[in-house]
Amino acid sequence: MARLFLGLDSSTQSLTGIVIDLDARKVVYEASLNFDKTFPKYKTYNGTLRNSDPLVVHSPPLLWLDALDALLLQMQQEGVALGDVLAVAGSGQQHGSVYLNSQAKAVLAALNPNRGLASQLHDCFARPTAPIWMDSSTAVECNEIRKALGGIAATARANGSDTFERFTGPQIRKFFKRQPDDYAETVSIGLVSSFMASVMAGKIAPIDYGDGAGMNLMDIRKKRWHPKAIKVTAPGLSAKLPPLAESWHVIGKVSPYFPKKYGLNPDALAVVWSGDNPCSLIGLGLREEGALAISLGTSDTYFGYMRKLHTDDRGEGHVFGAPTGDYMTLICFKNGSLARERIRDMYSLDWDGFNRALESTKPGNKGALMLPWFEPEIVPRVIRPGLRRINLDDRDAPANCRAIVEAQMMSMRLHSGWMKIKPKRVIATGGGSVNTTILQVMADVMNCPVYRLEVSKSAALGAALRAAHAYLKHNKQPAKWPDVMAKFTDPIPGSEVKPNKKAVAVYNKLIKTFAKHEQAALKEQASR
Ligand code: XUL
Repeated sequence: MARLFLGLDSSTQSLTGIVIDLDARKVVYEASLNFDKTFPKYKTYNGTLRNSDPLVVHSPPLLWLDALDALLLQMQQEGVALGDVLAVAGSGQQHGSVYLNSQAKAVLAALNPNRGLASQLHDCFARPTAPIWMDSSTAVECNEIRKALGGIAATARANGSDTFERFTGPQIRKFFKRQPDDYAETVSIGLVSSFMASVMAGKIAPIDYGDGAGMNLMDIRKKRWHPKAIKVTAPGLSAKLPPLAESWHVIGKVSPYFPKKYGLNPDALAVVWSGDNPCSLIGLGLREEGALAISLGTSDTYFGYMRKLHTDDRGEGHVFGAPTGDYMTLICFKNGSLARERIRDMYSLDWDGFNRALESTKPGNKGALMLPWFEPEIVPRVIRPGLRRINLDDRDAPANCRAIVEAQMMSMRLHSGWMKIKPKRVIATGGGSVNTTILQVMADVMNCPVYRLEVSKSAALGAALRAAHAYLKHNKQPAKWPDVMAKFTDPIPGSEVKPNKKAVAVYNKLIKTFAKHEQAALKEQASR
């Protein structure tokens, strides 16, 4: 019998399932259900509900449950050997929170296979919608909590991040302030990850240290709930939070609902779920210091493995728990692909034209620089957006194409300095990673080789690998991460982009000038 493991990824826009065969070292099944397309009745837009206040972004948890039923049904119909699955783990979009009432526990414990999950859990919510990571409506609460914890650096040292609007603690505080009665009715607050794990296990699941660190509620050093953070967030909160656990924690066997309904192995272990970024860390094979990933998406993210804990006193970056039991870091740069597209479109180019333009110029761009803050930027904190050019002619298309890519890469290097980790290899992911011209600038600025991987669904793959790891550990079998990951996370052969020594030297110098201009621009916005 093959040893199969199921990884699920409940992301903002879709639910993905990946099944791996641990002995064959292969992904044997992969499928995704897009929320908007598959479940139009929820009227979501990119998985989220429209709100009259653009800062408020919620999603309906019932939709995630319908998707879970639909995906498992599809797997059963397509002949996936669900009876051979030994463990299930999952990944959830980070920070989103789910508020359950007093009925939830009993309903979870007695899920009826003759009915759907959504209809059974329909009345179990103290708050029918879940604020998700795209919500930025809690600036007031962020300030209140940050102040109570002693400012930016103290907050980041206490729980791995400064307060952020999307983080769960500020979201809970806002809920308590605006809807005190509903807050009082809330018996259990979980994350997207722990809520989905609760359904899989048929009981309230713990929150793992990876996702728990994205709440502004967890002591990042001691890996337990932070008493002061909890106290200043909302009264009675401690009793509403589930326990915290390691990422390989086994909650129990899967709820009988799934074996009875879809033929899932009744002995399959239900493993805790984690956040999508901690799961991606595993799915990309990042398990040693210096291994990092740069995701070139709508926003760009820079994340990597961290052995020894360092936090960012400037409060720009985050530290989460890693599924290996160590730490991971993450920095989110708002002006990613959309900013690159703005420049591309400004000069009426397609991507080929953009690349040719980039290639026709030299590393360092003859000292021409750009600060591409089209949108308010998260890192560094830019509240007055705007494109700034330094020694850069706005009529020179090639120089502008080079300037934006160099600026983005230098900003990543500059603002990851607090991690005290020298990059050794970068895995490039996200839509923009197919662009090898951009990857060359990345390799040159970071001064290390850049690779790409085969599997694009790194969070779901990471969840499946976590399921395998937890199963092996649970059964007291060797469970070293490099062995668990072997072959699944190998780079695409021939995808290596090596740093060019001459260019590296140029950027080592240029980054100092870039930092000076960035500082000046930030100072100028503060003085206005
Ligand atoms: C990380 C974050 C996003 C979500 C996306 O802090 O907010 O990456 O996890 O799902």
